[in-house]
Amino acid sequence: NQNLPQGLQLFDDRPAAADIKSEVLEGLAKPQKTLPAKYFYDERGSRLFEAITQLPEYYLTRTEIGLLRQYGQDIARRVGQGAVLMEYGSGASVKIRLLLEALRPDCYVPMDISRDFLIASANKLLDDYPWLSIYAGCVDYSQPLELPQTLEQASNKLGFFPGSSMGNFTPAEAQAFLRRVRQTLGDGSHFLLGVDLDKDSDILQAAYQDSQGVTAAFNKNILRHLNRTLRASFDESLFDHQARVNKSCSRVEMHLVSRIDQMIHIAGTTLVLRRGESLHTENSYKYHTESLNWMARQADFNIEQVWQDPRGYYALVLMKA
Ligand code: AVJ
Repeated sequence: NQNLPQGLQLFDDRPAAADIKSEVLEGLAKPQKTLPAKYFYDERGSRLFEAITQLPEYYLTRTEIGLLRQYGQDIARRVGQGAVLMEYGSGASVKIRLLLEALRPDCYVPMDISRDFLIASANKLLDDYPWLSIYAGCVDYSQPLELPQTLEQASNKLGFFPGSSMGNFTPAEAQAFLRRVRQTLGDGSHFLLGVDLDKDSDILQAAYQDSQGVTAAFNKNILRHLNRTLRASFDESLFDHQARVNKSCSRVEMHLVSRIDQMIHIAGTTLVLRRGESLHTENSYKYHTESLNWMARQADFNIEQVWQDPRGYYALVLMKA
């Protein structure tokens, strides 16, 4: 552990470089080539995502923040005192601040794959909330996770998974994730989940293909990240960003479409891409209240409350273990 400020501890369970390589190569070997969406989030990617949340077309963050402002006290009342607040995939966002202020937990456990971003955000929070103790985890939350004992033993946990990040999982992955969360949190704990709801295709399309091209830059950033971490030779100017609304699967897909026939070197192998062929970089599933109910039950959660904005665009779901 390097010099960490008072009030901040760190646990580390990041995937090894070898795992990243095999995961990426596996996706690229499929008929529809895919890249794992979690590799968007190096430091630059995290910043670009922050910029996305400010876009007029990207209603998700704004709507969720509105719901947290409106119902934060309600959430805090239901969760009660002495909570350990565990955030899956922490951002630098105002969301966690709203929840911290309403709940005043004993401990905040941000978990994120980007170590630098994690430490920088924790430092900012400690400046503003001197009463707070933070136990940050540098982890890939899509994998099974091993908590330090002090955290594992905490009885009143609140899991927080905002931002519609669960939408990046396939339904099967989301189910498995929810079951693991249920195990990690333990009986009597709560889980607060932010999900985007299915809606009109035009609204979804615009949210993922904005007019300023910020989402395009975010999508292409995955190539830069892989160039650095896997010594790949992607040239982002040879790809076009594309968002595709897939109605039958209730999801928005992001693709990087090759502008030419090209060959790419990556992790010691060669990848051939035809003109017009795409790398599928992200799924963003959109939920229905029925699918949420079903998913909660199969993971042995009870849905305690669902809050929605007036337009029904977005939902905050409070589950009890
Ligand atoms: C952070 C995964 C929830 O899917 O809406 C934003 C990421 N992708 N614009 C989402 C994202 C394109 C975002 N999540």
